Amino acid sequence: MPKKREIKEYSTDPAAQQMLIRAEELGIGTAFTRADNMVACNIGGAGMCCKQCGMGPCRLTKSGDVGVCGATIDTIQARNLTRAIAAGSAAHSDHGRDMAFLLKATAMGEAQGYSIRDLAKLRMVAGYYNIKVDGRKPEEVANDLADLYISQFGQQRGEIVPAIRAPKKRQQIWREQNVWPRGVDREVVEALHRTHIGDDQDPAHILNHAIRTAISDGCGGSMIATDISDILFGTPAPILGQANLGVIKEDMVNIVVHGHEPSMSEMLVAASQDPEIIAYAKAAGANGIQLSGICCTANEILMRQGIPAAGNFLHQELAILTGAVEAMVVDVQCIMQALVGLAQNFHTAIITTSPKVKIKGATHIEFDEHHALTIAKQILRVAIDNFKNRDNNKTRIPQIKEDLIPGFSHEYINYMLGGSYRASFRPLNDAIMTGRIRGVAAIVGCNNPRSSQDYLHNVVVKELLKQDVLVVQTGCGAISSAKLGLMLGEAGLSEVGNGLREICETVGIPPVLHMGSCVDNTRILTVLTQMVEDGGLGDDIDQVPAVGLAPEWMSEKALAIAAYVVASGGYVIFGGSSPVSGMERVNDSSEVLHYLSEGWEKLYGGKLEFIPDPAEMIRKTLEHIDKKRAALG
Ligand code: SF4
Ligand code: MSK
Repeated sequence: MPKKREIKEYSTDPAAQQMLIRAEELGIGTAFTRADNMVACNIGGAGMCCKQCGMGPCRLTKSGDVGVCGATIDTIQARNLTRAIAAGSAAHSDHGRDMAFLLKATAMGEAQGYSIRDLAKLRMVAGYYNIKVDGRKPEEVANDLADLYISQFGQQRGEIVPAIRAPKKRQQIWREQNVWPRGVDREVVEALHRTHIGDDQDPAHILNHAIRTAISDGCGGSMIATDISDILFGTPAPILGQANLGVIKEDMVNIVVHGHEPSMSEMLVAASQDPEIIAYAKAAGANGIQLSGICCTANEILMRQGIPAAGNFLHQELAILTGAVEAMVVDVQCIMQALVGLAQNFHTAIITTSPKVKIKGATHIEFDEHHALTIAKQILRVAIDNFKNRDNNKTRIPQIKEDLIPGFSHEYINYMLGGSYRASFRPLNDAIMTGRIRGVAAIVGCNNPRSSQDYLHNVVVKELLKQDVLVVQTGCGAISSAKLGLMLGEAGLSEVGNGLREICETVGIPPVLHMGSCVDNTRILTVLTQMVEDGGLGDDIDQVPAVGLAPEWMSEKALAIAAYVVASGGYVIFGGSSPVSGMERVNDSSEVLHYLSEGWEKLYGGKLEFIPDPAEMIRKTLEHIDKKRAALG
């Protein structure tokens, strides 16, 4: 019999708990209850099931087992992990590709409602690639940059160019290991080819290509996505925002945007401020329009526009359970199919917008950048028309929300530390060298209903702050700290170590910096690179006292991020379950598990470990930071 957990075991967030009680009252299932009912397959979960061909699926359960083709557990685990990394890289990179096409259309004057908002960022990015800027119109520069970025996806030979932004020593390692990506699409395709039946069957060789594929994400698709989002919508800088379900308002037309790409959500923000649309909402009996976000779309518009975040990944169903959401507008990634069935209990319209994503039973209004503003207004009108269908007897909005200050792009951190004339990471490096800041932890990634929502994120963040570790966050992890009030200047400083508190007070920052969405993890790489370039912390990222953690990971994109951080020299700790734990359980000799730590560390200075216990995650983080500090002297 599957074990049913108590509501308070599902989530540490009181707003979520209220909604989960409501779901129980209504007899409605959620990801939390489905996770109880769906016992995970322990063979597949450990990476020991192969369904790569019609002779299988082959389920390997003990040491020495092989599949029908003779594939070993190690080969199967390496193939499964590499496929997941390829899928994650593909998701980020396809997002980046769409942004590149949007930049091209904007440069050509063909993208309705879009413009180049951040000329400084355009100039800076163009400068990395020697694109001529002086004496040219922004559109001409943007056109050249768009062409260059579009070409990175389909390039067949040579080296993708954004990787030149890594530290010099890192670039040398990538060349020596032959993992500098040739083209984003080529690496993803080759990952699928190599893991087909009868291809690459040396686990270490397969995993080295996983690294190359992941770099094509971190220094390809994701970096391109972040650059272009900043150019078109503005590089984030601190702005006041709010987070949690209490941002949904009873007297407003509530529209929740969910997914990842800012192209659509930014246009919905613009359309929601149109007086004609506001008047339309008022004519429908509402006081106006309340836009809010879920997941990384939330982060994109929170960071730039201060639009409130209704919550992280596991809040998507809970937002609908408030009964006050007229429309949930989704694009790509992390969207649960369960939303449509759940919404049928209320009046909420689920509107899909991406040509790549349809959900049976949802309304599809396809987004097209050439008519973006018109389509955004059409979507808002559908939501407004739905306001009259809201049943006020079914409305329960938890009155719980927290203020936060997001918007810590690497450009802003640089400026904040050094001032506009001497922008630099020097003060951060100095604080680390003097020991007031012990190190840096990037705590990122998803929620996972198999653990208690936000619990692992919050335990790890709070303890590391006490230990003077500066925390930077992206994705759903960032929203969990935001909901806890850790991202608001002094409010977040009460339980922070003395050294870190002194720095935060001097510089005027919260102890937890919100750096954006999951594609924005490349901002963290950029910070680490600039710290290296400013001197005093070694000559490559693997020497910086820093650790990356994803305590509640669930998506393949998280695995891609982990692999490109390892490739960049970072130590990465994942909580929850390990997709390669198989042989470890059988006889403590999993070749793959050990290769991800010792093997990758030998080649790249970074490693990936799966550590479910938060106390152990914290211990290993501090141990690593202290080891790196000692090595730097
Ligand atoms: Fe089984 Fe080999 Fe086919 Fe995988 S590739 S399903 S191990 S026969
Ligand atoms: S949305 S990938 S649950 S961070 Fe980026 Fe959150 Fe993870 Fe999706």
